[in-house]
Amino acid sequence: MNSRIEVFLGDITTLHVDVVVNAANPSLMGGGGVDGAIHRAAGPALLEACKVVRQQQGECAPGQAVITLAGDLPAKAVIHTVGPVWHGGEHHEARILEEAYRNSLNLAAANGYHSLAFPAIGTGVYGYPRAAAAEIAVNTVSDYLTRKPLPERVYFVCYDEENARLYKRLLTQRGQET
Ligand code: AR6
Repeated sequence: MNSRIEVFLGDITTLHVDVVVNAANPSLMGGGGVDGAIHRAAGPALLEACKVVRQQQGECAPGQAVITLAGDLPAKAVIHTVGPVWHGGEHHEARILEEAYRNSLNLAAANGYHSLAFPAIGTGVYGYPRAAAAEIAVNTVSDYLTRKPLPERVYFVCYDEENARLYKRLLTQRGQET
């Protein structure tokens, strides 16, 4: 049993966690979906911080992650990661999605953060099938937490009940109550 993982149904921008993960695009300049919601709630300071990262490091490749301040969000930091665009599953989509989760966890741990919230990366505009994406999310995070002390607590934030049920079922199957 791994009580370090929890499913939360609702808006990720409301969470009082150390780190909120954003499902961004390579430009880091904002967009729709959860990216738009996070930028709206965080205010203009977030876009300014993203511009600085962009100037220093260029675009954020799919599977990579970068960290910024969180502006007006209750969180302390935002980790921006980029999921794969779904092209049918034969274009390294699974590996890229796994990397997006793992690099976000590594970055949070490297910065000493204790709690982190993930949206369902890639499953909106980018078109990754929900069940397959949830399986990768649950497996990658569970495996990571069995090996590492930080982050202590991870939330899978689901925007609708169907997705929340999916995550809960997968976590129960792995013997990881939430
Ligand atoms: N809180 C939690 N989850 C949310 C919220 C929210 N406020 N809003 C949406 N979701 P998407 P992607 C869920 O499209 O597929 C952007 O334009 C949503 O229901 O946000 O990785 C970026 O700039 C879905 O389950 O991300 C990129 O261009 C999940 O978040 C592109 O979309 C992810 O959907 C990235 O596409």
